[in-house]
Amino acid sequence: MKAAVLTGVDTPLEIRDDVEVAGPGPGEVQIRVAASGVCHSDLSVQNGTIPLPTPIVLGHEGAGVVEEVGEGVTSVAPGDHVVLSFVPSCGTCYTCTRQQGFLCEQAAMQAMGGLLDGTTRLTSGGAPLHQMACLGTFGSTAIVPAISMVKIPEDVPLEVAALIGCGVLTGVGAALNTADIRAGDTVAVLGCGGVGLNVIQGAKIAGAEHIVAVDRFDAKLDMARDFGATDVVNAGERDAGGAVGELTGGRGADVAFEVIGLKSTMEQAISMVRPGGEAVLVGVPRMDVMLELNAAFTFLYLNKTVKGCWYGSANVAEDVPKLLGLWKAGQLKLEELISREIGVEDVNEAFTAMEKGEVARSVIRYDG
Ligand code: PAD
Ligand code: ZN
Repeated sequence: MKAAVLTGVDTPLEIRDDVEVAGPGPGEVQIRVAASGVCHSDLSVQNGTIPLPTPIVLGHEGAGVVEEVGEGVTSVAPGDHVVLSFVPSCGTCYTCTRQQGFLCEQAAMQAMGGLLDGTTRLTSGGAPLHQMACLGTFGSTAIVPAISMVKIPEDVPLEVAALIGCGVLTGVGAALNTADIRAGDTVAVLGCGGVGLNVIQGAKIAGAEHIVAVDRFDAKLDMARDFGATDVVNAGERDAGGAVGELTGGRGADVAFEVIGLKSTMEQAISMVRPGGEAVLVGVPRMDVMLELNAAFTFLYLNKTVKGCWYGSANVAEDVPKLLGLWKAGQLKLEELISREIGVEDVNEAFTAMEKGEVARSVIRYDG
């Protein structure tokens, strides 16, 4: 099968036609990947922000059709349509039984770049290939754990379903699950990419009255307005903290989301929150980033809350149908997130387009 393979940090992805797939092992499922979004986290593996072993098939935002199931798999059957989840969710471990499926203990092996037993089912030129997030949706076939997918109705277009797998679950989940947005709130969103636009539409659903979108590209700010932003700030032209202060009579935002992954904007998000408000950190920083916060005037006197947000604090078995319901009810924009449909051989250009702020999401389509 064909796949885009990262062979080392800061090198272009190689498009290979010779990737061999071993059939699914016990508890695993073979997926014909129909579509995959290109997320900043894929780029972050390429540039070393997220360290993973190479060679690796990137891609973690996908949907497809079940082709074959391994021993013991009863949750899905050949022909089923599924959204792939970039965090496995076993439903039975300590965290899953506490409604924190996004922290499933089975995910511990993911940093090794293989499946749940640490090994991989892909080879190229005789050498094993790792799979990002137990998935690897930059390949037309994937062998994935059965606990890394949610069955969906067949009338949901698979390119739309793919986006739910990361950007939508993360962004909308940050607003609906992680944060505590109240009706009438002022919310700030720093970074209006594929994830940030979903934070914006999630904040709108949660009842925020003012949604201030911050980005360095005007084109992204135009998209932000389409997704529900009421005010926009170009961070290259104005200080976002000052702008949010002005819009709130000097008080600050009730909730601010950082959806970029930089130390400076994380600290800015925390500082632009009002006393008693909360900052939600969604962007993935480099591993060595440390934040500098004044303890007294962040946590004590100003009583701010700082929350991390992994995978939209989602429990995929419940949240995927919930998001599809919102989409069917016309409350969630999904098709509008797809700026470009591309082939897997165009993935390097899709990274460039993302860095230049040209797209909400590029979506890879596979033939057949
Ligand atoms: P993206 O590249 O589509 O969007 C990032 C946006 O931030 C772009 O529109 C940029 O123009 C903008 N931006 C960059 N620097 C600045 C700046 N200094 N000031 C203002 N705006 C800026 O990325 P994405 O939306 O796919 O992902 C965003 C982050 O979220 C990224 O760090 C990714 O790794 C992370 C992520 N986290 C999770 C999670 O579970 N927490 C899941 C998926 C993605
Ligand atoms: Zn992602």
